[in-house]
Amino acid sequence: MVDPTIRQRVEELRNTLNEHAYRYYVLDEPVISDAEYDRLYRELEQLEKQYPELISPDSPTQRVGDQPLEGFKQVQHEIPMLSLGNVFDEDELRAWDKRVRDLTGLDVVEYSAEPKLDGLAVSLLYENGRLTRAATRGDGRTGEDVTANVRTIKAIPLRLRTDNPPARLEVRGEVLMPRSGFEAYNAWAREHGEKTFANPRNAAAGSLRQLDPRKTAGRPLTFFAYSMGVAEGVPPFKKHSDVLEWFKTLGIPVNPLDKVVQGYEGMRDYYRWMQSIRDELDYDIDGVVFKVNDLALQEKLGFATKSPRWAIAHKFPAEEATTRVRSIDVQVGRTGSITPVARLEPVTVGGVTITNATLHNEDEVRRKDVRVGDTVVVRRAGDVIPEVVRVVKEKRPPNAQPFQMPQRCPVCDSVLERPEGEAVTRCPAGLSCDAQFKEALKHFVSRKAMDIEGLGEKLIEQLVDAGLLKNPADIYRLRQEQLAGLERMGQKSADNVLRAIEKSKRTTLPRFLYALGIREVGEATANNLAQHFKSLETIQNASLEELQQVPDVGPVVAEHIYHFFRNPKNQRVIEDLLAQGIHWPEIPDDAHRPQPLAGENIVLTGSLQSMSRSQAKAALQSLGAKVTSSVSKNTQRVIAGEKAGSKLVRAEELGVPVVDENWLLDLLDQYGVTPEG
Ligand code: 9MJ
Repeated sequence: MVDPTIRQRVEELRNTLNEHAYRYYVLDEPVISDAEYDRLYRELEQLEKQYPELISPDSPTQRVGDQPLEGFKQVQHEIPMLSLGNVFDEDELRAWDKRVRDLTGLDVVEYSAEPKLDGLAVSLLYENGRLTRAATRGDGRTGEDVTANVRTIKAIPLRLRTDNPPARLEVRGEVLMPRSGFEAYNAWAREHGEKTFANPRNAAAGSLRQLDPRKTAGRPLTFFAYSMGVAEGVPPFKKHSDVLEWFKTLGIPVNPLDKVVQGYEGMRDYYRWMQSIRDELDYDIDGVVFKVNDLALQEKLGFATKSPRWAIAHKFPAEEATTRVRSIDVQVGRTGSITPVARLEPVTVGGVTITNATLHNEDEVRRKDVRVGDTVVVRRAGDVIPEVVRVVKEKRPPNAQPFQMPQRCPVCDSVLERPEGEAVTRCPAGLSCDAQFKEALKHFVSRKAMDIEGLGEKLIEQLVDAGLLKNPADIYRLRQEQLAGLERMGQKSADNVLRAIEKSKRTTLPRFLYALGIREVGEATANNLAQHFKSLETIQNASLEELQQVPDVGPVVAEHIYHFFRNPKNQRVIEDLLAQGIHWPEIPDDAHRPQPLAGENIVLTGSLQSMSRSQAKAALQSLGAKVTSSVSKNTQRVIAGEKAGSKLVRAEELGVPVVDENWLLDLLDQYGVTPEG
């Protein structure tokens, strides 16, 4: 007989661990550290090892079994898991709402609005509060028994958080792999020679269909519930949104972005909002789902052949499409990198027409074996450059020739180089290659560099082609009549450009450093260099060792910086630029600056009116704050500008204080900080 105090301690540890899992996965408000959780977990593990008779299958320690499965048993769904009908634009959505209104006789229908999670649909059966079976959706009628794998997903409770569980409750939802987990998993898999996954959805599906649950346990899967199937001994609910709230109290995670909206306008706004924050989420969504919120109305509307009449998925425009490769060209980048680009027959992807897609580098073209004439799948997601995903080999025309990397630069005819061990082919000509020179100038004038408004790409190309710009300092020698003589350039625009050029002479050291276009020196590194060395001269004279003292500067970046400043041509250009009157205020020694924000983690979201985000970041850092990109329990404050999205929602959910731009301006005023950078 086990001592009752031990029995009690074991039960107490299980309850505590479950309560912390609930706080973490459902409320997203953990109150203990991971280390503290691990300590409690190990104590439970130790007691269970000592008293094996106390082990129960729903103990938090019992998620992973030790036997691989032979195969997956089939599961018949008692209530079929139907798929959803789709609409693809706002007109179709309006028509769908009209039909619902006609069928129900209502003027305005209330809907539950939910992100459409792009994972794998599963059914979880809880009997008397215990998770007894988990199954995939399969064809909707028959799925596969994946209980052993699903038990390893920590977001899914093994027992419901209630003393009075329903006799039988089937929770339906989506198993997902977060994007961050997907990247990390693929990185690990590449390193260990294991199979990588093409996208988080495949990764989630592959992980659930893994015969060894110990392997599934190592995959970063998570879960959100979105509907109820079998329900016996369940309280009577009037609204779908009430069911979701109830799920949360039971310890079942529900997506935090789910909302109740009114009518077509409510749905339309929700769709637009989701589309705007989609890229910020840590998981893939492929649209939104709307459900009639009133459960009695759902019943009344019933089902069509394949899907419920009370729900609809409004899909985002497809991010992949198929088209044909007309030719493969190479492009010369700012630092001489040669990028093969597929010229395509125009095709709409992600809502826009594309005619080019990157092929990244020589190895990528070879790996994907993309040839002129091929039919290819192209992808355009968010703001990223469209890329060729793969070739539809069945459609390859006979005689299609493999791609050959050219031997010479298409712009300056220099012999191309590809250093041993590197993936990138380069034109070694530097700024004497017109392509690189033009790119360097575009970078020089860009917003985060010298910020010369009106001196755009087309104009730079014209000026270089006309022989008016031979080095960046020539920008400061341009005359009104030279500009006004160019195509599509009147007197007035010429004056505007000249005024912007003049204005850009007053800049900051970080901007100037960034504008120089030193390899691997982005905005952040330029800032760090300036803060560390305080003057251009000290940076120019810094040794390799000294350069490596700067945050984020390793041996490779240090080499690039060191050599850049020792190149006589670069030295002349810098001298010339300074002679043209480019100047910046001295960098104050901030050793004595008060640090009122020391120890604060601050997140910026939305757009600020009075300064750029990078300026705000630098100003906050100068007052001691750490500026981070995502809102968590460790965030002390969120500064929300206009059109703030999911980060604001998250801050509100976590109860993190939210302040506006005026708060920041007042603070900077108080401490005499002027936004720079
Ligand atoms: C997804 N995939 O996110 C449903 N779904 O409801 C949401 N799927 C669904 N709901 C009933 N949020 C059938 C499918």
